[in-house]
Amino acid sequence: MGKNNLKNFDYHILQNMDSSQKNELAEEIRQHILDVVSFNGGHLSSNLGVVDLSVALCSQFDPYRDDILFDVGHQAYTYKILTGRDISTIRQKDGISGFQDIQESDADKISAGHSSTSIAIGLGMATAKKLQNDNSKTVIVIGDAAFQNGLALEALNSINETEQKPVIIILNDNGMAISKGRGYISKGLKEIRTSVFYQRSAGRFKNAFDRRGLTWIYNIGKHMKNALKSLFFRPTLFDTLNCDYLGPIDGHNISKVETFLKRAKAIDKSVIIHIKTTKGKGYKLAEEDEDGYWHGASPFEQDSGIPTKNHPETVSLSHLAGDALMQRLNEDPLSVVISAAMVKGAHLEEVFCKYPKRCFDVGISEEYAIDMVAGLALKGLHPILSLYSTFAQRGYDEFLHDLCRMELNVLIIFDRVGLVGRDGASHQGIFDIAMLGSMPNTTIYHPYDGKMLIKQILDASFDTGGPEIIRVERSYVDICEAKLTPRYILRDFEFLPKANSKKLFLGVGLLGKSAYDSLKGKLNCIILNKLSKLPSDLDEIMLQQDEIILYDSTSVELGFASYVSLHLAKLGFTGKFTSYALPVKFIEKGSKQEELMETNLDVQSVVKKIMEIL
Ligand SMILES: Cc1ncc(C[n+]2csc(CCOP(=O)(O)OP(=O)(O)O)c2C)c(N)n1
Repeated sequence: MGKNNLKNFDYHILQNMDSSQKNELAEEIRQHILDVVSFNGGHLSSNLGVVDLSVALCSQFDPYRDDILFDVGHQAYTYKILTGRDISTIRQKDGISGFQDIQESDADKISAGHSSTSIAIGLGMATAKKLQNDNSKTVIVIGDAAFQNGLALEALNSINETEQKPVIIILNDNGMAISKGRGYISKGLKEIRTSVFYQRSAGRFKNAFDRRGLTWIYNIGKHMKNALKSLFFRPTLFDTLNCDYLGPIDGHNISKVETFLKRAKAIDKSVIIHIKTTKGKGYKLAEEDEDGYWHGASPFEQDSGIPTKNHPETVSLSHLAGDALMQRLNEDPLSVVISAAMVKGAHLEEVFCKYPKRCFDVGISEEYAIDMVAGLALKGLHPILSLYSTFAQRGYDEFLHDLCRMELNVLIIFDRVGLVGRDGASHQGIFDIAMLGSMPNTTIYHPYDGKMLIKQILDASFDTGGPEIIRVERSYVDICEAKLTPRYILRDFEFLPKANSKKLFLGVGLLGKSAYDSLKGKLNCIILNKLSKLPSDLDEIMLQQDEIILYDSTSVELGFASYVSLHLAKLGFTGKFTSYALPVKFIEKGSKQEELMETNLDVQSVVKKIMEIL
């Protein structure tokens, strides 16, 4: 344990610390974050990168009075420590959230998790402050990848345009999204980081001239510099925005960052402070990582970096989906793959590496990705879009208006559907069926095991007259499931009848399959592979029952359960329909099993209840 109490820190102490004490504090915090994340897992490298910035922020602003917003909020661990929170329970059930969260502390002014919301929300706050004569400050910390998203750019376009108090935007530029940054804004930022004109901070010169009473020389020089700059360089994005730009500066130099924060506070106009940081600062393996391995880490051993919980006999469904996509591209020359900044999470590295011309990472741009896929399909290709279910929510209108309305044949892999565990409420993939269920021309598949998943990807027909969606749970399966036998057949559902029974169990997903295995022989049992356009032979079976019991732990009850209930009503089903599905609410973090138990949807409880009914 270091000198500082990092489990119950009082940020007021920062006021009395000199710069070397602050540096020492930052080092202690870095080690503490490493200790906690190596034990619990979590967003390691983003957090190590903003330790110094967070110390500077909490010494220059009042976290309770001012509004300090961290975009995505995954990098707020130091901020949480400095505002008195013990992060050793981070991402655990009932513990500290892995993101900023208004339920957790009055120092968290937003609940985050999805990227690029901070500038828009910050501008809204600043507009309210103008109307309310509130002089508190609004500070937004946003990473270079989140900064490139449409929502962030739309907000930036209005900066100082509406009546608002000034905001301070800190652009935390580490050149990385989860893996290496991409796109022209990323390239432009890199140019700024290395360009001579932006290298020297104007303030340093100004102070030197001021001290000698030669401010007028500085002013002439500054005008010449601007004239020269516009003669030789096209204006940068920052020049065209109606706000001041300061930087780029070393984001690991606490006193320097503080100096710039002070300067920004004094300007009566919105300001962007461009800081350069190293993602993973202080942990060599993370500093050197270009692939995003250390962005979100599972528990690991600090010296070697080796994961402490290794399960070589299992494989994630996302992994299997990545492998199947590789096979699809091998066999189908029309197939192309698109990802929105989740290449690593969706296990697409290998296919991106093998087919660089047929694979596109568009950065954190889900809406663009969906419409790009529309364009690819309109030209006759077989586009395959990989999106996390939770981030696909961004693209509701593009799905409906562009893909469904134009009846475009595209394949969309919805990764991380269902409960996802430690990331909690913002990341649960449980709302997609409710979203897609209302859209004409969609076909939704949900494989109940790894083999089915592979087969669905390989067999996607690109002829259904609309998007085909395959839902992929955040689950692990036996490694043997990675292999298909040549004659493996894809069916919409499996049916195991029980003689003389008039009760039917209907299961969805891996847990549905597990319940199906426990219940078979006790009542009629069906496990589904498809969740829309239910086939007519299934209708016939359902109409013969007195009671139908649905178990879907992967979506809210206004999703598939509502769909089945309505479908049965339309068919004229007169028996009883019971459903075990997730309540329409935000489900907080825990292990996946804890989340299931919290909602009474773990297999054991559901099977027990069904046995009671029987
Ligand atoms: C809408 C949305 N898409 C994708 C993600 C997943 N995600 C979380 S952090 C991150 C990278 C953020 O990079 P950057 O903004 O540069 O911040 P850094 O982690 O490098 O500090 C991504 C893609 C998300 N949280 N929200």
